[in-house]
Amino acid sequence: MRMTFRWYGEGNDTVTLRQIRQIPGVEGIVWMLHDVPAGEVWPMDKIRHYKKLADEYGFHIEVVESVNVHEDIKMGLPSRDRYIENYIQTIKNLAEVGVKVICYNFMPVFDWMRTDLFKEMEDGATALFFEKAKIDNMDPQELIRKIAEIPDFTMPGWEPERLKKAGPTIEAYQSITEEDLFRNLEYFLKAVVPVAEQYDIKMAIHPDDPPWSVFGLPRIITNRDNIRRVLDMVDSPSNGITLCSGSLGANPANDIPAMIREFAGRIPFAHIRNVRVYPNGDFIETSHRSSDGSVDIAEVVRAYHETGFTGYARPDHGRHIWDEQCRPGYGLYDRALGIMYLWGAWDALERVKKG
Ligand code: DNO
Ligand code: MN
Repeated sequence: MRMTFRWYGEGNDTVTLRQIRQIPGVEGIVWMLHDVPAGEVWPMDKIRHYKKLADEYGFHIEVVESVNVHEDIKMGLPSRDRYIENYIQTIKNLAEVGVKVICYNFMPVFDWMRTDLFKEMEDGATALFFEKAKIDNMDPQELIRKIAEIPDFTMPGWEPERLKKAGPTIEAYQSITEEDLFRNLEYFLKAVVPVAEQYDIKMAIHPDDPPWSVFGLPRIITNRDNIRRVLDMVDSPSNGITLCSGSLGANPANDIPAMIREFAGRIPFAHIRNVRVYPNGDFIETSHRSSDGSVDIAEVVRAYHETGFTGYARPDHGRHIWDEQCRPGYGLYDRALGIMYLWGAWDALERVKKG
């Protein structure tokens, strides 16, 4: 297990590389160019700049999260070929600085979704929270109308301006089915995976978060069967997954350790975090400890250990503790605690194996 830590970049993250260096066992940062819009080629000078920053602290930049996929690719529009060409050029550019894994997702319009970014917990910490009924009960047309008519209408994690632009896209997706989305993903994979193979890069699709449809938008990276289907579309080690225990874990029907065992060899990147799922389907992001949430993280680590996992891992998100002011989910303290929990479990398993 090769531990990494997501870093949002200079002036864009409350956590510094100097601080990250003091977390035991972190060897690389997980990064992206936040100012390049989806669909554009990542320019070499900006990529090199990141490499230089990381080099100064001895970190590698082998994992990128995310190179975002343009909506036209997900929608299967004729213009997709141009964006796929750009994606391929970005893969080639990233290979030049030694990138090995590209995490991406195929969620229409929204990436992760929550209803509260700072929900207070019993111990006074705050964390990302999802109230299921609030989202389920909102009709897509009502959402589209609200976005269009209410000037400062927003959702947690969304600036009103960005949301305004998303309105018509949400509308356009209403006629796109899950089957369409599978087909469009297959088209994309058939184009990019051969290039990734050639450049020694593994594509790693991130599950949908939450792993079910929201606002009438199709979502497909949600469970074991669908992931199997995606892996079989292009049977190559360069067509892999980012196994996110927190995203998939929001649906208690998903058996995460079983998925790790089944998909071993096709998981270049592990996101390891916990969520507590309530009987009504709401969920909150908890500490990594097994007993704090619904995902048995110790068992997750055991599954990775047992299957000889040599890929990259990150603690994904954390709670906001000790009064830290940070990006939602991306503070220093709780993610560092999470890493130590993961190492503790891992080292104990290593010890047992050695006898
Ligand atoms: C949630 C996060 C995601 C992830 C993107 C990758 O679990 O890991 O927001 O960064 O979906 O494209
Ligand atoms: Mn994740």
